[in-house]
Amino acid sequence: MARHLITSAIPYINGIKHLGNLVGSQLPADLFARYLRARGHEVLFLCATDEHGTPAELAAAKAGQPVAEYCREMHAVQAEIAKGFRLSFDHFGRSSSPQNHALTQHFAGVLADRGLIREVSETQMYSPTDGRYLPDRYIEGTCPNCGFESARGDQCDNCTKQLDPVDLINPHSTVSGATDLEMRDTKHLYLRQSQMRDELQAWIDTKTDWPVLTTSIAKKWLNDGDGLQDRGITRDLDWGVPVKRGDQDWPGMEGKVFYVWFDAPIEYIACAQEWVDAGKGTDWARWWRTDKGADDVCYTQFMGKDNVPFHTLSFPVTILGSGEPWKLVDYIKSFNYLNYEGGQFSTSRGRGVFMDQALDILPADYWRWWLLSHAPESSDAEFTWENFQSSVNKDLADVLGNFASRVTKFCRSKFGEAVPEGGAWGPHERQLINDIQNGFDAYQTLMDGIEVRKSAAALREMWADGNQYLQEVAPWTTIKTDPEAAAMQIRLALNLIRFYAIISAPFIPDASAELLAAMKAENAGWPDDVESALTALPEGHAFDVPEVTFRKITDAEREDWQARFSGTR
Ligand code: B3M
Ligand code: ZN
Repeated sequence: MARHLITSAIPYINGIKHLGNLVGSQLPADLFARYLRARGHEVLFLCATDEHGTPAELAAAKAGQPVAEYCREMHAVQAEIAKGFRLSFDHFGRSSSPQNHALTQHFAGVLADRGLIREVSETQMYSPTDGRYLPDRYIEGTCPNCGFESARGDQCDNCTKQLDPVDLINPHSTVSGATDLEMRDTKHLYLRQSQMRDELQAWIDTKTDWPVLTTSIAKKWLNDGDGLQDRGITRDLDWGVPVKRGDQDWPGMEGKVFYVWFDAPIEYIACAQEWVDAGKGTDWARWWRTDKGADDVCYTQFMGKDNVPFHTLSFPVTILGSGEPWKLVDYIKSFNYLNYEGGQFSTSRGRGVFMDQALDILPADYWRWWLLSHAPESSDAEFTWENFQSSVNKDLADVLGNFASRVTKFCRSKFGEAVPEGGAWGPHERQLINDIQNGFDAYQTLMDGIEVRKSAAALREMWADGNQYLQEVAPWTTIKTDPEAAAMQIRLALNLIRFYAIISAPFIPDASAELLAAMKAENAGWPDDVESALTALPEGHAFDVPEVTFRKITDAEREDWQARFSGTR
């Protein structure tokens, strides 16, 4: 058994995330964590809220709250919604934690000692209209790289290039729209990323098994010539990690904080410390320090494609540059975007379905299934209500749900609420077991490789095999001429319900638990081989007919939701 560290990109604190955010990091990370735990591996699955930066400050101001209080409340809100989606974090931390403050200041100190931080006097955009220095995200303009007109000061959403606000053509303030921005002198710290270029290149070159989406973005910025420019890691803001050199003051840096993208990935480590300090774990170092056992750990990160440069370049510079034995990521799983009904999800325009709204209208499993089975892996994907309705109704209600309800109800009426006795497997059963064994082998290989969509398809295929078997052997007909054979068919089908429940749990944990409870098989472990799994429920084993596991979405509901989530939250 192996040890797996899994982190999901940490969501910004300012507001509830939409389904596109969810499927791009937290949800597939949860799928992988649940799968590995089920297979008996030791897993530490961490996530947190990303609480610094201007978005947090401005959202708090808008809510009329002190920023610390706003973050505390929003963290609780996001934690509750994560629970609602059954995201099985071992800890859901906060980048504003004291642990992250200390660790961020530690890294800055070590990097400075090793000559990887330089002080730069620079000019910065000041907005007289707004009465403040404008942080990167509150300046927009035209991308110098691709010409996209709404590029933000820190990054272009169109071509993913990391930017500095002064690079933008025709910059303006997104707070007020003001264009009378002026440059003022100020001093900042820069991370000398360019010094680490060769080391990063050598590291990325070893990652031949990474998804192309991940390596292509990393290599693009490494080989772009100006891709690995030194990067400002401090900001003129009140809210954030105060700039210190370890625990020492940093002359000239008074009143400044670290840039949110400097401290956010460090929270992956601090979160493990929070996990220990919260009494949930005993040893964070064996997950994060290669001198303390983390050499054995397999570390996988999940994120949307826009986060890839920060995880393949900036954060590794922090880790490698420190010269300390910190664990580096082993595998980065990145995702394209999920679009919404012919356009984009938009937080600012309230377009699309947000996590809290989704849970208000349907249970988590419906969403988990659709999102994971349509994960934007090889290209962008699109959510449409039609597709959602038809996938849920077909896969979950008609195939899996119907199988469970039909089999258990038939058994109750003909044999009673216990696994029936008699009969022996014949060619149909051998064929089914063979098919499902092949499907199961494929499923496990795909899950091991984090092929999310293909895993869902393999699982769906196994559900369909059971339905097809039932259709072929038709126990409701068999029983009229050969009750023993019908009993055997139903016994196999009841065992299939249990088998499905176990192997589907990473996708649809609630329905799986419900089915396992109905089969009175709560403590069922991951199957070794299909044949023995399909005899696990012995003759005479009592069960209950499950409640309706999945209901269908009606046309009226679909139309109602379509109208309700078309814009303006
Ligand atoms: N909060 C951006 C995002 O949620 C950012 C990720 C940080 S990961 C260290 O997409
Ligand atoms: Zn661009």
